[in-house]
Amino acid sequence: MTHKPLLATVLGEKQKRPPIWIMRQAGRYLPEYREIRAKTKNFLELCYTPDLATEVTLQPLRRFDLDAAILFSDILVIPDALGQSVRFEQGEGPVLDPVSAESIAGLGMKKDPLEHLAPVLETVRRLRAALAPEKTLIGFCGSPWTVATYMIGGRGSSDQAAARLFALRHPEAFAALLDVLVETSINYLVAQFEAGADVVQLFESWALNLDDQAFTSHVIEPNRRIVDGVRARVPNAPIIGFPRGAAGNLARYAAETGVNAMGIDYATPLSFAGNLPKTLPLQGNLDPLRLVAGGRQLDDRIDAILAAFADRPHIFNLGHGIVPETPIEHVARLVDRLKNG
Ligand code: 1CP
Repeated sequence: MTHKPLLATVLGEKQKRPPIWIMRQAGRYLPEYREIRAKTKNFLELCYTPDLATEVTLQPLRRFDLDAAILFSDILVIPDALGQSVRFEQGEGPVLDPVSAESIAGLGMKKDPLEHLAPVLETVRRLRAALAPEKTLIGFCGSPWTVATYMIGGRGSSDQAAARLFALRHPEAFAALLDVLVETSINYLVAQFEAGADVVQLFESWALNLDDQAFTSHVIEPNRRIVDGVRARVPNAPIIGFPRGAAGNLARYAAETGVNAMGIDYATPLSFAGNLPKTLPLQGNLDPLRLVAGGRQLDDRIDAILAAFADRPHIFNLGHGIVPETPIEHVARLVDRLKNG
């Protein structure tokens, strides 16, 4: 089998130069993405059209020497597959009809969620066939708590108050919601591996704002169940966890969920992340706005991140998603620095 530097790093093998991919690397900062997006009625249609989803996944790899492609889809295809109404409104982000304590039992009852997600799995198969063998193909899903915040709140929010309160007021319905998300995520990720994904990432984008008891029940437990459930069917499946904002809970997340590697957000101090076990591969953690501004501060910070993680397996990445304002030359500069020093 051809050596895939990024996959090897997830599995614990330190590389001479850290491999790189960029969170949300297919997206609005690329004119070729905007062109395809403008031709589709809505964002979910793009996710469910294998021709287009394959094309936009590959776009960033044509421009930059990235080590991985990440499946073009969204974390909210799972609520959509479970029968909840999900819409992406221009300039507003996602809008869902919120679930209630009563409606949760009906999720996923009308149609097999995997059947609904079949076009996404077809995209994974096409990507596998199209990618050069040394490139790693990353699949993903949203972690249950993060997906639940959208399902309960109906949209993104800065404090996830609706979901946090729902969990406290309706513990049984909330547990049932996490259960259905865990089960659907396991089936979906196993299907992504079977279709050709090398690695999957669990996006726990809203791991902040939870007290330690809620962090255990909402984040650690469901992520651990997904890791165990996937590995029961795909032995040794390589999994990256990205609990954004986990801060003081990072070490527990790594130890207790059993993920192979951890994504680190940009607000995590390098010195703090550096104290995590040296055998643990880390991914991150450049502030996306540094990539917007560019120049000397960008070069200096790239060097600081490389130095902080030089003694462990490291995958270079941003500490959250790339933003639409990012100049393409800055991305080219970043990738060139990683490849050529
Ligand atoms: O009109 C458009 O083009 C929509 C913009 C967009 C894009 C390009 C959305 C809507 N989703 C995506 C793709 C996407 N989403 C990918 C594709 C692969 C790649 O990285 O290239 C991935 C991995 C995601 C994951 C995702 N979606 C997350 C987790 C990562 C993160 O940023 O924290 C989250 C939270 C979402 C929800 C979502 N989807 C879209 C938006 C604008 C949002 C965020 C809404 C919010 O801020 O609450």
